[in-house]
Amino acid sequence: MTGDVHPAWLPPEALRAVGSRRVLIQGGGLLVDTVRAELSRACGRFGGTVGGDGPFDLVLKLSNGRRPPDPDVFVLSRDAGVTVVRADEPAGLLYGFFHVVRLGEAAFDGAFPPRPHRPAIRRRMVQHWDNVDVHPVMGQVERGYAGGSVFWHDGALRADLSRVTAYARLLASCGVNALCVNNVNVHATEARLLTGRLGDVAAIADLLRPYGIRVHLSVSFAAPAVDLGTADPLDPRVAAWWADTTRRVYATIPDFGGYVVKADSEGQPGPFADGRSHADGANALAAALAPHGGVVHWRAFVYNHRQDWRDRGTDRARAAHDHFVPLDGAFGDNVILQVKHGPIDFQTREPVSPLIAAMPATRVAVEVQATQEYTGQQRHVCYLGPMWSEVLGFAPWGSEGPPVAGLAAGLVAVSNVGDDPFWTGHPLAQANLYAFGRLAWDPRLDPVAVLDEWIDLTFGPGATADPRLLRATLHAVMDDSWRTYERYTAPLGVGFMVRPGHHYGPDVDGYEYTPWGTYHFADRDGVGVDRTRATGTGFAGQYPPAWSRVYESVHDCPDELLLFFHHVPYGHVLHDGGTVIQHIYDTHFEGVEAVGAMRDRWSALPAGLVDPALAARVAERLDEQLRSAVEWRDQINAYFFRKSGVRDAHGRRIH
Ligand code: GCV
Repeated sequence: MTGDVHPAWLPPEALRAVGSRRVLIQGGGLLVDTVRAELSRACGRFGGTVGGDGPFDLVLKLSNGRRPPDPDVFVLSRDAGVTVVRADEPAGLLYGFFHVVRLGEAAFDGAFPPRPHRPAIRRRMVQHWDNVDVHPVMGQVERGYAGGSVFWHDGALRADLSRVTAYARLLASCGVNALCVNNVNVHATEARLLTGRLGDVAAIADLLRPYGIRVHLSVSFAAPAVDLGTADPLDPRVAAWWADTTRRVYATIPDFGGYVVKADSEGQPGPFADGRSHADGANALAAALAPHGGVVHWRAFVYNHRQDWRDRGTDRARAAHDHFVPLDGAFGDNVILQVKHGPIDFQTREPVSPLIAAMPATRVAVEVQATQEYTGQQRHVCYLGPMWSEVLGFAPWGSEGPPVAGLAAGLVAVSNVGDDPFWTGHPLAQANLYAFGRLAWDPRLDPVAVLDEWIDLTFGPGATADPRLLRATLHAVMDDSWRTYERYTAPLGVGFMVRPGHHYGPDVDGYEYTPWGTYHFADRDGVGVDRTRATGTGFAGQYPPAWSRVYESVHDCPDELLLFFHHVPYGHVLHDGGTVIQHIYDTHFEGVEAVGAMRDRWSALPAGLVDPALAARVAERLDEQLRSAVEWRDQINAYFFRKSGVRDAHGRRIH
């Protein structure tokens, strides 16, 4: 730890390789100054030099040549003992610099021909569900598991924003270039950020700007109604209100990124109130942003959260596709439809949302949840890189078409960061934020290799006496942790089964008779949701034929999604030859064993190998993970034993 804040993946040691070199930086401007300051600091510490007459080991060059299609591109080469980063735009130089940091000594080894590096996804954004005021139920950060907000405290902008600079540096180093500073659920205080407290947003923007990060703001669709008594997007007075307000925003923050809007969703106001469509709504804000180069992230999380659980015809999974596909082509160019990666809500396992592939004439951003609302709330180790990698690699048309990563104009993560000294509550959850940025830049990266990068930077030589042992331990604990979490929680893609409200821990029927549309339909004979076209809700038909056919068939449907798409008897035989009920028992026993092994592995690390505070925090959380996994196992197994009456084939104790 430096001071009272953990340096995450940028401890001083991580810059040793660049800091011990003779460096030349050519070019000027804010971002180049950032690179210069980074290198001066690192060279001051590790004996390198910046500037002078040469010869040089590392040259960073802003060529100011033709304007490239993507300002983030850099070209890296090494020849005759000189490593060269060349970029046409300052952002490229910044990313090139951090790439060299990531490579470490390997950046100064041998020779390699010039290779362009460009991000696969243009806008790589974290969105904070931070409230300005402490919300009576949700607290300072909605679904936040890492303490308070790094921006806001008890109704005000924090007086000390030094952590924001450290945060911006971490984000830039893994490629994030956009950030939204407040919750998509916009309460009264947050609404005033737009109308009366732009200075607060500008103060944050000032700290993010040197790291190439543009600030975005969640706004209430109903904001004009405070002055006008209406927010009807087709009312010219409303259009003028958005235009004036947005002009003021840009007068205060010239590089403002744009608005994020949750409309007609879980009680937030939206265009339906005036009988208008979501295209009408989004376009009203987009028109105000367009002259300034801003975008609106319009969320597609629109569903009936007041459904009658008896109503088997309504399927929440269908809702986003049903609402938005008819509007394809009707959105302005600067509208980005922000779609959750799955059709329900950030469950441990969901199919990829069919909406992502169904809007060819609309720009789409995919939203993932780094904050672990449904994946262990940063008390459980759950490395999400493998999940996101599967989502980004999913090809909706099969081999005939591009993967999700090729369709997405943006990738958005709900942030998992707070004012906790380790940033993320669980220190190992830092890896999720890092992996988000890296996979947004290059979705083809192997998530285990990304974890390796994170381990090298965070715990490289200097940070630990035995990097090899630590690396092996971290891989053992983290590589498969998402699948382990899946094993001891809701089975076979059925989802939820969490305690309503806070969403931590098991409650199998907790949501079964509620209005939220998240049901599993377990009875004495079977479990799962029939979403087929033939006999169910028809959701499977929202996919292009390649997947629609697979999901429709109870035989072809991948096991891990079986109960998402089908209601099957407990004796249904899975692809591995076992029955559904036995699979439930087996995976729940295995999941708990795996967590026990993770805990043992961590506790076997010799004392002093990592920062004792970090070691203790991880150990304490692994204890809780084991306790919770046992609870999940016993409640799920007991529930299904009592429903089905089928005994465990291995005679284990089920309660
Ligand atoms: C910000 C889930 C969460 C809510 C969240 C919502 C959303 O339902 O439980 O806390 O609200 O998703 O994504 O808007």
